[in-house]
Amino acid sequence: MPDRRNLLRGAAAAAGALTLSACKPVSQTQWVQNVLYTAEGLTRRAQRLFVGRHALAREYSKADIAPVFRANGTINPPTDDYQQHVKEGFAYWEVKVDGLVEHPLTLTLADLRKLPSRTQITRHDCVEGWSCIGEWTGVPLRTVLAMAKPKTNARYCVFHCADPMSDTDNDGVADDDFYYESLDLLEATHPQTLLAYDLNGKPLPVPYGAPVRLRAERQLGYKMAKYVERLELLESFAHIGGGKGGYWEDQGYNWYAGI
Ligand SMILES: Nc1nc2c(c(=O)[nH]1)N[C@H]1C(S)=C(S)[C@@H](COP(=O)(O)O)O[C@H]1N2
Ligand SMILES: [Mo]
Repeated sequence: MPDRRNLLRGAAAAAGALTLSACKPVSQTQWVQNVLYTAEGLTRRAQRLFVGRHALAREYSKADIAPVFRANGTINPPTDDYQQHVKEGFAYWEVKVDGLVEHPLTLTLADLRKLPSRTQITRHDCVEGWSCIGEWTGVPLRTVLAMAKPKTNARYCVFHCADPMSDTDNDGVADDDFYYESLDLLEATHPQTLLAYDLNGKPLPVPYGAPVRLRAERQLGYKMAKYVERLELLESFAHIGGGKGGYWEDQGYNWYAGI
C-alpha cells in the first residue's frame, strides 16, 4: 500500500502549486496568507480535496484486532468524582450537549446505548509512532448533534473530559486544566465519528476512556478525547483552555491532525 502521508504531501504540494499559478492576485491577499498558506490550512484543504469530505477511513477484519489494545495518556482519572463513577459502574454518568444548540441535552449512558449504533474495526495512530487496531461501537456523533440542533453559527464541537492534566501547586488536588479537544462540524458529522462506549464488544474499560470516548477515525490519536462528559458547540475555541482547540494543541501540536 502506498504511504498515505506521502501521497498527501504530494497532494498538498500540487494544490499549493495550482493555487500559486492559477490565482496569483488572490494569493497576495491577507486572507489567503493568513489562512490558506499556513501549513495546517493547506494540509487540511488538500487532504479534504484529495480524500473527499466524507471518505471513510479503512476498516479491518476481526482477525486484525490487536490482542491487547494499547492505552496512552490518562489511564485512570484520579479525581474523587471519577472514582465515584467507577464504583457506581458509571450508572450516573451523563454527557451534556450545550453551547450553540437549539436543544441542550443531557444523555445518560443508557440513553446513548438506546440510539442506533455503529461498529467499526479501525486503526488508531498515535503521534508518538505506534498504531493499534480495535473494534469500536458507539453512537455516531452526528445523531447526537442532530438531536441537539446546532445553531447556524456553530462551527466547532469541543469535547470536555473528566481527567485533569496537572497538579502544579502539588496540593494533591489536580488543577483545573482538564483534557479537551475539538473537531469542526465536518469531522464531527463524519459517519465514522462516534461517541464510543464499547471496545471489542465489551464496555469500554477505564484505561481507554470509560464510559464514553470519541473516535474520529481520520485523525491522530490525541484528537480522540476519552472520559467525555460534555460537548460544547461554539463559533470559535479561542476562549477555551489555552485557545488552540485542545490540550495538546495548547502545547504546540497541530489542531488539524488528519491522517
Ligand atoms: N481525556 C483524554 N483523552 C485522551 C488522552 C488523554 O490523556 N486524556 N490521550 C490521547 C492520546 S495522545 C491518545 S494516543 C489516545 C489514546 O487512547 P487509548 O488509551 O485508547 O490508546 O487518547 C487520546 N485521548
Ligand atoms: Mo497519542
